[in-house]
Amino acid sequence: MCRVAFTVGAASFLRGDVNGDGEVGIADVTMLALLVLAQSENIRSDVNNDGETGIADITALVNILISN
Ligand SMILES: [Ca+2]
Ligand SMILES: [Ca+2]
Repeated sequence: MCRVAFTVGAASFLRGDVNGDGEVGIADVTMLALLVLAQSENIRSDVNNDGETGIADITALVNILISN
């Protein structure tokens, strides 16, 4: 039998909340853009959950904003 647990750290956080203020907004897009430009990342910046932080995460974040 195979049992796979998906746990990312101890805390669960809002998808797209890059700056960790508890809500998803334009400030998160700004922060994510800065992270991508700096080729940096944080624990929340992988919005599309593909294991890396990049342009695709900005797209994913904007899509979240549009759909809300
Ligand atoms: Ca936020
Ligand atoms: Ca990503």
